[in-house]
Amino acid sequence: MQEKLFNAIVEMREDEALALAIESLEGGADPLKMVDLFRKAVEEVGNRYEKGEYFLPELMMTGQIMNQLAELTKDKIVEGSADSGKTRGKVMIGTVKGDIHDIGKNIVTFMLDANGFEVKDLGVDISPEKFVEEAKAFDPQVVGMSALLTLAIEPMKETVAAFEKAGLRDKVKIMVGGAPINDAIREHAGADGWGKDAVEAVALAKKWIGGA
Ligand code: B1M
Repeated sequence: MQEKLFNAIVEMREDEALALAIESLEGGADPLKMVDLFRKAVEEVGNRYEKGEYFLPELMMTGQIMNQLAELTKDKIVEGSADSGKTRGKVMIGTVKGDIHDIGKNIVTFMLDANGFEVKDLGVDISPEKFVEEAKAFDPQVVGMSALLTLAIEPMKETVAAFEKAGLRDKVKIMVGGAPINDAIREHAGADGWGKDAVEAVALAKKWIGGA
């Protein structure tokens, strides 16, 4: 079943992928393991793109399929989580300016949600000004920025600078993440922490805001 689902995603058979995911979840498959399988399938699509076997339309299609699969899985994770419905604290998240990748950000968002955080997802291509404006209204304890493009690293740094300029830097912890991010980039951007994956992102938010 897992292999069939993996192949259906990688080969863009949308209806089959959704049907198999529903069947797996209803059959009791661990939704966290399913998320891992989705991530691996997207990685395989990325490999095929790098080898010139797939092009942009395939990447776009994968994005569409992934977001539907994430939505299905999210409900199961939230349902099964002892922490859902708790309010541990507020996290605001977005993909930074110039970058429209959102599959990973959406996974991080729903994992935070499932772990009892109130999450405001700003979406993609979010300017530093928009991050600051939204933070003033939402008053989060943690601000998360996601980026997949190396070109989006400078906008991360600019966003941290915008929080400083607005006098809000001491009020929020800033977390960054996405495939090109590592500790050197976190430091360059001036963020407080970085997450390799959604599990690390949740652990960091718990450490900062509190709660086991
Ligand atoms: Co694009 N793309 N893409 N793409 N794309 C990459 C990233 C790329 C590596 C492909 C390649 O060339 N090999 C490359 C970037 C190269 C670079 O900058 N170094 C690239 C490029 C170049 C582009 C375009 C420029 C292509 C073009 O137009 N010529 C263009 C850019 C558009 C833009 O953003 N302005 C583009 C467009 C797209 C699509 C829109 C078609 C599509 C995105 C669909 C969508 O997101 N809705 C797409 C896709 C699908 C990819 C790949 C194949 C997959 C990315 C992905 O979703 N991974 C990617 C190649 C690859 O990764 N092999 C590629 C799965 C996801 C679960 O992982 O996002 O890393 P990830 O998230 C993880 C962790 O990183 C972490 O947790 C997540 C879950 O474990 N994490 C956080 C993420 N955010 C976090 C935040 C946190 C903490 C952890 O705290 C806040």
